[in-house]
Amino acid sequence: AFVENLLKHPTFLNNQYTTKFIDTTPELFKFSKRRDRGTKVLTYIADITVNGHPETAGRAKPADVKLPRPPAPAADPAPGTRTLLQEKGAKAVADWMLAQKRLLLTDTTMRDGHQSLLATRMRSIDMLRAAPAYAANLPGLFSVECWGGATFDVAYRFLQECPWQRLRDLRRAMPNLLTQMLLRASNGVGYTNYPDNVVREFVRQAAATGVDVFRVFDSLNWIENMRVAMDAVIESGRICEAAICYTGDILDPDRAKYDLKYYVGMARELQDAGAHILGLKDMAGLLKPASASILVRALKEELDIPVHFHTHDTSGIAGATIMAAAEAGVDAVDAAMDAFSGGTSQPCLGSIVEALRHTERDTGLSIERIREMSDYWEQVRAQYVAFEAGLQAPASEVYLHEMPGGQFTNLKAQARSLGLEERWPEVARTYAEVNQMFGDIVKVTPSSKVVGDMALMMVSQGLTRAQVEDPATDVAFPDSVIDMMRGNLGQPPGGFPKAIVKKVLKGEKPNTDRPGKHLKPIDLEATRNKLSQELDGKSVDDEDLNGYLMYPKVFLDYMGRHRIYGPVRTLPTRTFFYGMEPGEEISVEIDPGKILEIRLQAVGETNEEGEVKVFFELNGQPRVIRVPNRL
Ligand code: BTN
Ligand code: 3PY
Ligand code: ZN
Repeated sequence: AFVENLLKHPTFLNNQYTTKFIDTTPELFKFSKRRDRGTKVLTYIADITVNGHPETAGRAKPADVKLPRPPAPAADPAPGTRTLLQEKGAKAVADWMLAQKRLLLTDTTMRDGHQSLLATRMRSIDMLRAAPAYAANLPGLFSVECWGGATFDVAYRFLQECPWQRLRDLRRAMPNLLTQMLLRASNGVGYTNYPDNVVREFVRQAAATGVDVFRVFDSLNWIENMRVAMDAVIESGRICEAAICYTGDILDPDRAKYDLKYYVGMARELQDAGAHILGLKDMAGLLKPASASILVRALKEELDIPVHFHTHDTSGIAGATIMAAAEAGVDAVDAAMDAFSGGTSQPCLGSIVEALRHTERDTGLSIERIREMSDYWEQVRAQYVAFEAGLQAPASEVYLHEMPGGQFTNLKAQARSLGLEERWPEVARTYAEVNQMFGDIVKVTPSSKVVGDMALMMVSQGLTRAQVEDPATDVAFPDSVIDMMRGNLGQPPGGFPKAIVKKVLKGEKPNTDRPGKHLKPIDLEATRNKLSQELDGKSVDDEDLNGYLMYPKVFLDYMGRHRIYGPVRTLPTRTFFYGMEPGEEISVEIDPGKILEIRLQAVGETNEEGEVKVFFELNGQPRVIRVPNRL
């Protein structure tokens, strides 16, 4: 009766079945606690089978793809870069990088690849099935970027998964390879500055659970705002890769704000701040081949630490930029496995390996191993067709708007949902104008979101830049713009233009100090106790506490659903998004070694109460689950 009660509860029907809901209806929660996890997972499958998944409704459906099959691990994992970190420490890894002739490669498929192509929707199970083959067959990779950026909140919010568990499982499955994450400095893996002790605690936990390389950046390139995160990484004993975000064009005299001197100076300061590696983060793919030659040469000349280059292939020319950077002596570059490369993602890993074969920078990686891995990723990608952004061709337009890879397709979808699809060229131009209006800033999460919010607002309301800047015209600015002008993301080089700050804040005085200076530390133990109470006394570990500190509401919603649906992360991706077909059988490993054999026998008719009986066999025993037909 529990599920029936629960699913028909008006709060649930409204899609507001959060923990709060369960708190106010404790009788349901007690019931849900006693239900075994097999029943919870069957309830989820039944519901999705009858009602569909809200995220894939009305979207393209995958062809009848089989469960993607990863390559077999060929040997025991050979010692890799992680082995070196464990034996000799972070500095030794950096020195080792400098001593390599070959170009080192980071595989971004499990983070930026799907973040940029599939709205960050790749599920852990698809990563974990590949991980043993990475460890065994590709021990020569520099690192595997697989955590951070947008993956953290998307895991809780849309995939009904714990991001910490993903990290722990990946770490265990790839013991010889460096895991890498993207950390937004004081913004953690969120969209605004957090108190210093929250940032420190997050880094400590990420290191403890399994991150080896932290790429730390600030969305306004403000070094003051990177130190807390950098110091925490250094203290953890892991590798601190501090990144400069690249924008503009060093060869363009009209963009003199971000010239060669600016970048080299920033790199020098990051080295002085203790970075083990310098990250050159070209989040929009704006660094052109000729500029890369000059910039990388200058960085290599100036610095004693290795340089790690990250770019996006939105323009279609990133492969050439990588070649130029390799020629200029860059130590490592990011690339995505072939099936997850190109467009707003990273350039193609296999093609870089081939392009450099028999040259001085030969990567030494096996193209056969890369191909078989990419064959797996191609099957994985097919499962997520509902989330394809559909950029059909390279876009030189990126040099106009300078949107980061992850934002470009996202903003297009947002524009579509506002009925502005036909006016995209106007959105792109407005985005560029907003950037100028804000003083020509670095645009990367979260500053890129602020610029995007403003651009969409202007296009949908038909406001021009002149009107926005005119003190006589009343403008209702988006909250994110007000927040940024208050100084809550920090300061860009040279500060924000005074006139726009004045207009947005209506005379209120902005804070130009480091935001963390004024944010009170959070009492971690008091927060843990409060969270435990919200979860009806459940004990709260450090990972859950850190999830809650980053995203309180998202975390609580996740926990509320987890009580109802159980470990749905263990379901095959097709089942998770589309449910099952009558006659279909799946195996689900809900715990290591504990396997459920699930067969969907039949789906009944909808009765007068609006309910459907769904008939399963669970490990050979018949089971009936009733769910409401909500269609
Ligand atoms: C999410 O997208 O919020 C995570 C998946 C859980 C949503 C569940 S799926 C079954 C039920 N039907 C809905 O429309 N929502 C919930
Ligand atoms: C992120 O912060 O998620 C990014 O990918 C920035 O490039
Ligand atoms: Zn990126």
